[in-house]
Amino acid sequence: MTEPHSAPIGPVRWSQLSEHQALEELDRIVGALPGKPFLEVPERSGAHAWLFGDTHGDWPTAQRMLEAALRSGEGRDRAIFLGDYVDRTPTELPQGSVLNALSLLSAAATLPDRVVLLRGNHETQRQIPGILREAAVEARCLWGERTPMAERLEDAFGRLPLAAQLSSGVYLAHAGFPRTRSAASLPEEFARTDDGLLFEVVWNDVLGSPVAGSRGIPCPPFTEEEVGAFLRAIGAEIFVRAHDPYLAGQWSLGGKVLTLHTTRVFLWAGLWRACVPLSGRVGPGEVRLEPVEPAPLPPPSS
Ligand SMILES: [Mn+2]
Repeated sequence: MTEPHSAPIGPVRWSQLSEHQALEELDRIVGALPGKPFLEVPERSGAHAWLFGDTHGDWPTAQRMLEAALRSGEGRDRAIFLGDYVDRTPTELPQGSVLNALSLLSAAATLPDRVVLLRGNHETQRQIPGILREAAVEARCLWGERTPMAERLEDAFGRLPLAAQLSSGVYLAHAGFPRTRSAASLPEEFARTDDGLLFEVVWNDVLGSPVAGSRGIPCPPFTEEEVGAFLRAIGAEIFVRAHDPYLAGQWSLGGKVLTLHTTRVFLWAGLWRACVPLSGRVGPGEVRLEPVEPAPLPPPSS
């Protein structure tokens, strides 16, 4: 197996690679990704996790937030992205969603101790196809009509965790949680990933959201009682998610659920990040919720 490079490859560099070079780099990345459907994040005394919602091709903002997180906490903080890297590309950033995904994947593979990417519904399209497949069009635009890059990206997404739990009491996933539990522990539960679990974890909505019930998915939105029972069962206090621009930057279901979005695509919803401790016990009072400015656009390429 080829070892990953020591430093992440950024979006602009990705756009300059030949198809052969880009596929070779992606191979290195896939080999270095954890390949676990559920990730347990251990305590790290005095350090924090920076949490980001959907980035959807807004790579200037994603890269700026990532760099800030990597600089903070004396190099010990973690950056955790909650899914939806591809599709819904901002019009100002052609091929932005493929470049966003590749550069974040490169960071996760190179700095596994610092950078975590969870899967969103846009990263599970092989199992549950959605409407948008913009990343496939972008990949062909970058590397030719016959490039296998879109399929290879989906292979890479398949190596990312669907959910994570911080030992400080925070459950993290793109959208929801498994309501019907058949295993004693979450790692065992997620090891049997099927379509039902995927709908619950990367597609579901919070009861009361304006989009709840409108996505045509086969599970009802989750309630305050359900999320409370789930968090108690796993020994967590809060659930931080993404997926829903209408709830961006808002606490819901009695302060148990925080929803983030971090892309200029939904500028009207605001861009939000949160910061939580990786040690001690996290309640809503320990979560720092901050607005983020969209990063400046790169100069147009000639
Ligand atoms: Mn989503």
